[in-house]
Amino acid sequence: VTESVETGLSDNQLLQIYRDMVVARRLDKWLMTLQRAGRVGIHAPAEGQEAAMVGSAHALEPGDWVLPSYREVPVYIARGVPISDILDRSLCNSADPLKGHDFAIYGDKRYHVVPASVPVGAIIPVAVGFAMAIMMRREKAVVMNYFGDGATSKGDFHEALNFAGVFKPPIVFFCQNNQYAISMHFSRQTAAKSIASKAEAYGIEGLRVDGNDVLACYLSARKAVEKARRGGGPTLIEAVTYRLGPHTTADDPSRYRPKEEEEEWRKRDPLSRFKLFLIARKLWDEEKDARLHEEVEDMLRVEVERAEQKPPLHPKVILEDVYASDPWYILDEKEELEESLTDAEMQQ
Ligand SMILES: Cc1ncc(C[n+]2csc(CCOP(=O)(O)OP(=O)(O)O)c2C)c(N)n1
Repeated sequence: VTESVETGLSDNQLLQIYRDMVVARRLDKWLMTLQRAGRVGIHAPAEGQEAAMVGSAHALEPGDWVLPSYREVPVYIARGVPISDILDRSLCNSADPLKGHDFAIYGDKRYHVVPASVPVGAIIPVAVGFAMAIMMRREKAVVMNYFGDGATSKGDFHEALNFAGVFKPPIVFFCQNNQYAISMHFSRQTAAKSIASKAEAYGIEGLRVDGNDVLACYLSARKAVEKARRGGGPTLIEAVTYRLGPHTTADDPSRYRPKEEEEEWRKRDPLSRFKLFLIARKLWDEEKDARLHEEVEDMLRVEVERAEQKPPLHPKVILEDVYASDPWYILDEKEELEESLTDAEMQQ
């Protein structure tokens, strides 16, 4: 996207998108550090994929729904989820909105984010079902479903797209092709030239966009979201991008890909590219950029300190929120747990 492109976004909206990307990048670094320090269990970093996630999420209205995978922290930031909620979740402290359940996965009804499922691709048919319910209730919301290139090799992807092609619920399938499914390179994932081309077989529109260009991601997602809202049916978007970091904090990418490849993709860093666009539009300069990074870093440091001061989760919450009303064996386990805890632990 060149600086003369008509985005339909105001200057303030363009700057907000950039800010979200900077917050995402810096929060990602904090979460990696906190994991290395033993304070966060696991983190799936999004470095390099901020344009795909922030750009697409900005195409949604507050009433739309996100059905993510496990890497979508930048999407939550773009949805306006407070940083404190994301940190409370990652640190599993007493304010964790998911009470320690579903390790490393975020979700919250208030922000229209449905908790992800860790089995790869399992969220795709669920997202179609969710969109079917919206359609049957004649609501105006749209579902944005995120998954990776690896998920497209699962039966779930094909069944879900086939169903969506026939019934046309309001859904956008947003596939981030970050070139790897852990150590499996995209060239071994499929013999097809692209993921977008697979849409054709299901009678769905497929778009392939530069996933490191935030405006290309925003504009393609907006087009797909508007079409879905008009009753025009689903779209599959393939955002071609690159995971600059490890798959998760439990992975070492140097074992399966050359350093030079990462360096090549670093030259296409989505933050640097969007910064150049904003400078060309005369909305930004290096001094403002340095100030923004400093301000975001200070904000995150305060947020991390606050989150770390909160007490840990009470052990008994692990047995809460599993069933609407507790069956006998959960009641038994609750009783057993209470008996095994000291008074001090119960008071927590
Ligand atoms: C059904 C299933 N098989 C294997 C795994 C282990 N696993 C977790 S993430 C992942 C790779 C997924 O790659 P992709 O869909 O491209 O998404 P990315 O992690 O690159 O964002 C695998 C194999 C799993 N969680 N679920």
